[in-house]
Amino acid sequence: MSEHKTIDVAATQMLDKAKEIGFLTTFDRAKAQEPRCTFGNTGICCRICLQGPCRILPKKPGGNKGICGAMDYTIVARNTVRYIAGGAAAHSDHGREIAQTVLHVAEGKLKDYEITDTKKLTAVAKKLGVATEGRDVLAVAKDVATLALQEFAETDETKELTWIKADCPDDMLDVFRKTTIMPAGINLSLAKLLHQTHAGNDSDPVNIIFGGLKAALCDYDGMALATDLSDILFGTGVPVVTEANLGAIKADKVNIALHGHNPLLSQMVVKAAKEMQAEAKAAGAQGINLVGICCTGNEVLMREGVAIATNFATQELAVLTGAMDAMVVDVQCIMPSLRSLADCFHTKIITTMPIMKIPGSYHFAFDEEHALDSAKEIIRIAIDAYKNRDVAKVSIPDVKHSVVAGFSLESMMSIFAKINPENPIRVLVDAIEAGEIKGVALFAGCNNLKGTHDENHFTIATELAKQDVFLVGTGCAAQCFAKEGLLNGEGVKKYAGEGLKKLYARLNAAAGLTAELPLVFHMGSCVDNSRAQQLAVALGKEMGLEYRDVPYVATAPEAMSEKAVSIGSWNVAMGNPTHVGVVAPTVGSQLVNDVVTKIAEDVFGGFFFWETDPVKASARLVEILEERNWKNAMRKKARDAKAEAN
Ligand code: MSK
Repeated sequence: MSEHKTIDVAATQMLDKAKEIGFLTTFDRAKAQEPRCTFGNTGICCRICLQGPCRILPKKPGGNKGICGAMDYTIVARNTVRYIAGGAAAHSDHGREIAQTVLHVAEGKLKDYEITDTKKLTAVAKKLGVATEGRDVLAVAKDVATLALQEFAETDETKELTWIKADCPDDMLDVFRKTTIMPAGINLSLAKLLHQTHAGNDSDPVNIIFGGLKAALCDYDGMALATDLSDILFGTGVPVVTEANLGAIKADKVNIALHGHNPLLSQMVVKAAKEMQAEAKAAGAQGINLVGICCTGNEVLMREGVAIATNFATQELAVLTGAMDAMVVDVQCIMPSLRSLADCFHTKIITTMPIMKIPGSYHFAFDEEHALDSAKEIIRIAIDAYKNRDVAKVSIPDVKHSVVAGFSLESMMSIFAKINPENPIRVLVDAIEAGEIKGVALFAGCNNLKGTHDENHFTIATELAKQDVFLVGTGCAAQCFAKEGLLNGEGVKKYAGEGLKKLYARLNAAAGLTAELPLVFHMGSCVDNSRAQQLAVALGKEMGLEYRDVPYVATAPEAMSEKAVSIGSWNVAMGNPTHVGVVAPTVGSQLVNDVVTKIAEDVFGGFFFWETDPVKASARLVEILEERNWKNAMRKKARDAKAEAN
């Protein structure tokens, strides 16, 4: 039996297999890194200039500062905001690529893409102030894409980002302006932050953190436009029924994993696979089976119902089944180790993007102008690899769960509209005001092997469900829920509290879906955290609350990537109490840690808290929601009493 650290039964089986064949997985490599360097772990290792690394060594004369004199708070603040810059660059560059494609479609340059969701195009155009009346779809799409690209190109510091302005309520925007964190151009803000944190530049930790928050708002902007434009290009998610975990890999089919984040190629692979089943059959397989890993998986799950194989920490294990013929990767969260593992099998790891190559793996340069042909060629590589599959090496865990996913905000609202057609969000608000549910929790983020894989996600979700919290999820958190049976009606029966069950009973009766609604509403990939934020904004508006009083919390139980840091940071700036389930590298400076965990609440309404124990974290999240509800009820009581007195 494996001693490896995961709650996932399928993953445990594959880790045992890895041990048998002598392959060291990411779980072994994580163990090899222990014990961690305390300086790096707590953020007090400065590597910004070549005199470093400098550490904070309070017991040595002069050691309480870096060589340049930088104090712990400067070092910690700089390190933290540079994570945000990396995350915001990744999310927004993803958005820029989608915007570029929409522009090329609108200009008639691409034959394989089209504007799929004209309703969403109109809605996005209207929120941005683009005229739609009597205009051609492509002309509107061109204006929307041009505005999106201008978000990156803007160099005038007085011009505020368009998506943020369109998506955020006025009271929130006022706070952004007063604290000078309202961004102008995305590229400008990220370059400025790198400049601000250069050696010998800003040493004021609060000023640095505010620079970081400006970059975090760019992260929101980039992801919000990525979500909107992906919906316009490929369609807005509607409920789909599929399955998840390694058991979704099929022994008798050509298996292709779609991994990474950007849907531009993966959507084409889905389309091509439908046309190429016969080619797979001619090679002796029963057809082509697509599965998803990480957020490309979430993108094609939302829109196409493609099954989920696994999430970030267990991506190697999909190859270890011996039945993965090709893994097509685009950008972000792809482990370089996949290539050496693939060498033990027949699997082809196919990199496709100019900024994501793995030494020794097969690179197929994705060509947007011939996207469908590119996808077909990639599928042919997988079919060829299938012919070399060694059946003696195949062992697919018989573990999978049914999944109901595809909850864009629009599809969620159309379910609520079955109960209240005039005002769908009222359905959730009524449940909060009646005390049936305590509020909403967003689960975001990755896997982090400093803890047990998927344990924090699963424990916190089930604990919050018992306490009647309405759950939404994205990214690898949502994939954990898919694999562990929380994205189906059984999850509700097993884990929901009585109040939450009452809400589900009404929703299921009205929804008219073929499957019952899931315990967690899967809202998509990392960039789709913007969908969840728009749910929080809609709640606040309907409840007549200031943005900072909404009974909404966010949690990243197993945060790993720079993107998780940037998502968490804009959540805080947007008023959301935000739990992180790993110790953050801010604890090396009491001052910086206090700013992000305490002072932030006074300024923005949101704040971070770190808690590695999932049960304690759940209790705190519930306490925060109860506190917000209590304060809101008290304020209402005071208002009512005042009105009566008048
Ligand atoms: S894939 S950023 S490990 S959620 Fe979006 Fe998962 Fe985190 Fe990557």
